[in-house]
Amino acid sequence: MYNPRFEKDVFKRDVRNNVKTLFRKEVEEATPQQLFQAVSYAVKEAIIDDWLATQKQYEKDDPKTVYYMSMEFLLGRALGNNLINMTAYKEVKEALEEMGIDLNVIEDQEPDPALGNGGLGRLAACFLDSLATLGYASYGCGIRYRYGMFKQKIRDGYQVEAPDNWLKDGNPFELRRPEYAKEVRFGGNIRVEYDETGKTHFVQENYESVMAIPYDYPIVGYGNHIVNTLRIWDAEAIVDFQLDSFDRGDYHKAVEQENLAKNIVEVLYPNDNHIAGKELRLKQQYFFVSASIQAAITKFKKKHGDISKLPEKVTFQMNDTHPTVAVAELMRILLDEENLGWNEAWDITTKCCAYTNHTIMAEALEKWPIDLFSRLLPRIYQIIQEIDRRFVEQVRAQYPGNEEKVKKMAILMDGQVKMAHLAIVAGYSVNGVAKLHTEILKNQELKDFYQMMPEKFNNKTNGITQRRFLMHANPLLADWVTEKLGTKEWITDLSKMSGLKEWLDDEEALKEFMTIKFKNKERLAAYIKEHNGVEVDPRSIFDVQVKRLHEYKRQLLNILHVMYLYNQIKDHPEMSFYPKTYVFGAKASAGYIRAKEIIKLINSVADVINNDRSINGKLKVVFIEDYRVSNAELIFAAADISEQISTASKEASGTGNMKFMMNGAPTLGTMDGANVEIVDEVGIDNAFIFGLSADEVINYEQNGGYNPYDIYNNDPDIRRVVDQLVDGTYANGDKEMYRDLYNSLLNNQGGARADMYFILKDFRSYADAQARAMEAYKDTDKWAKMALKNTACCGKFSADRTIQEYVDDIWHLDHVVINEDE
Ligand code: 26W
Repeated sequence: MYNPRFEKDVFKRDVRNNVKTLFRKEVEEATPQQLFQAVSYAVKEAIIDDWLATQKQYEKDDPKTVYYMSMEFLLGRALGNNLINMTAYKEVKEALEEMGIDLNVIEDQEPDPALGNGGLGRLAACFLDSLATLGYASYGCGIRYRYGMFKQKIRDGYQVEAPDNWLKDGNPFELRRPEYAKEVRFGGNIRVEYDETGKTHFVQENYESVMAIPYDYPIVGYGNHIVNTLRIWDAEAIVDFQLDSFDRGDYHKAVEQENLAKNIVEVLYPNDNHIAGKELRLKQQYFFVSASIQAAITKFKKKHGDISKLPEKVTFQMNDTHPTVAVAELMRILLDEENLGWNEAWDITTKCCAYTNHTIMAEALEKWPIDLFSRLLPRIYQIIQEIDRRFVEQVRAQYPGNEEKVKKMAILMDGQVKMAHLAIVAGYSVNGVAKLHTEILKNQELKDFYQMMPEKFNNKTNGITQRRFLMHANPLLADWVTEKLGTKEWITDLSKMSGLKEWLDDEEALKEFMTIKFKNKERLAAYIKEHNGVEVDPRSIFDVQVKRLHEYKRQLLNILHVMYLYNQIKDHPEMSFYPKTYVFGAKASAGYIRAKEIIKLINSVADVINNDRSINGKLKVVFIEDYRVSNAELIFAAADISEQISTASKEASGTGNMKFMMNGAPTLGTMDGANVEIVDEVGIDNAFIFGLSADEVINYEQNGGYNPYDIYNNDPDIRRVVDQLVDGTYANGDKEMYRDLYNSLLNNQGGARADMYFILKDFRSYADAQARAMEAYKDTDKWAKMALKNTACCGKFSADRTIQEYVDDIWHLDHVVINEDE
């Protein structure tokens, strides 16, 4: 893909000019941060050309458009990714080298835009990349948080949160679009009016409002000149401070609206899989949803007269229940502003909205207290009441006399608004994110809904973008893959990776493959040395678990097993043991006390083990501070083993598992989420599977759990590590520091069952899987083959495949091509 702006001389001149105009400096005097800005603005110019061309093409073709509605977009850095997708990375790297500038250093200047927590937010970012690459018109719709996901510091082994002021140096890639601002209203009351024709009108009075100002962020497709838009909304007060105003009422209102605006977009809630139920969060939801839907309707009406045709051109995908007020907001606009009747409005809405479920964790299910909800969104609440009334009528018609059904399925029940029910009732599609997860939704969590409307339910197994997680994260491997396949097609068609199977028996190729892994391990080792001050041996097995910290993900199982290994090594110094480095990375939600205890435990264990010279460095433990997209890229590329050890049935899909696989790390995990499909693709012999099945877990749960004392009393190795939580071994003699973790494993506590996540139950089989992995690693050739097999079999897990399925089964978008000559 030729672009004159990336001709070396042109690009170098642009960078020089930018340094001058932005900073009044010569390149040689500029700081790395200033160079980052100058380079980014030069890249942005190239992007803008394509962005304009894309919008023109859309204007002409009028393709159906998906609005991907999400509270979170975990984008990661843009510069490197944009260069890759514009196929200019190598050219630009060389041009900069000629100026004495190292592109890697420049890239490291960019703050990670971290407008997301974990899996759900990162998935949204991968989806935007694939939508643009496949040539589909799409908008990401979200919030421009002033502060993204907090920065994690580890102090004395504890997590400490620091604000993420990601915008402090400005954001070169974004574009402020005040001309597309929308007003969003909160609170007040609804007055009913009748006009001369007898028609009813609902008028919101005494409300507060804010202006939503869009910032557009380019999403560059790979090698196709398509640039889509992520539109994230900032809030501004509508009434400016009128300091000379003598009207106190006005003044107070002005202050209030100023505060409302400031607060709404202030910060991303750092909760993953757990609702805080805060009013401000609901404000955030309605704020970006209302602005986005208004913008979509405005855009549609510029071209089309007949609003009933909306479903032919527009579809709203709701990323979990967080944007589900979209359903009622669309109804409000159609009823109150377009003056449609209920049936017509409902018909349109239920053809435009679709819902993705990302979790079955009960504590993540969004329910809002009716009093809070109706106070904040009075008209929206009225509409939901009517949706609920009609739905309950339908349930009663279908299941006469079955009030149990009504209780279980109603949208409004027990003083709460149940967002998932609203999403399912109004959505034309309900999907899970991996086969197993969708089955659990259909047969357990959402069984009643599935029985009533089976046609809505479908699976869309998650995927990841190979542009970021192979090309950018692992350039050595990317080049090797291209060389071995003799083509770059894998970049946009990951199924081509299967061609690598031809090299599974080629000793030379396997050696090259493992050499690349080794170099990536050296790169990570250097990062660890710099950030943790810990020396790790790149020849040791890098066994990695990186993801949000949550009990169900069982980082505790992993670290207990490390404690067990350490005991073994101490007891039997002579036993055969391949040196291992256990790498952890995880943020805990700021208020999630037990998760934070687990972080402290990991760091304490690391401290003891890493400083015990008697074990000759056989075992190392590293906790990587501030795990985020940018360091994730280094980590995936360097991993030997991918830990995916959630309690079966709990992890909806997982996407980290796919990133490891792509980079040649076999999975050590449970039959949960997408692990099941990974094993399907790579074969059970190329993974290390252990633990209870989802059915077994669900069965135990339905029968009150199991008794962990049966294990504790009968397995001395397990008893020993559990006891080490409270004998001071890892707490400088403090016996109370980890008492809560100890209790969580052994004793029922209030509502919570002892060992809710089956850690002790799965321990032996986990230790066995670990031992099998170590044995396998000792056989270098066999291991290389297994690792390469993982890379070769990752084709299914491209987000390109996932997006094509969404397009075929749910969105029905039109494919768009930008003509290079125009
Ligand atoms: C309201 C608080 C809250 C915040 C985030 C509740 C729930 C969430 C997300 C749904 C949690 C999440 O990120 N889920 C993850 O979604 C990924 C993408 O589908 C899956 O791969 C993960 O398995 C799932 O945990």
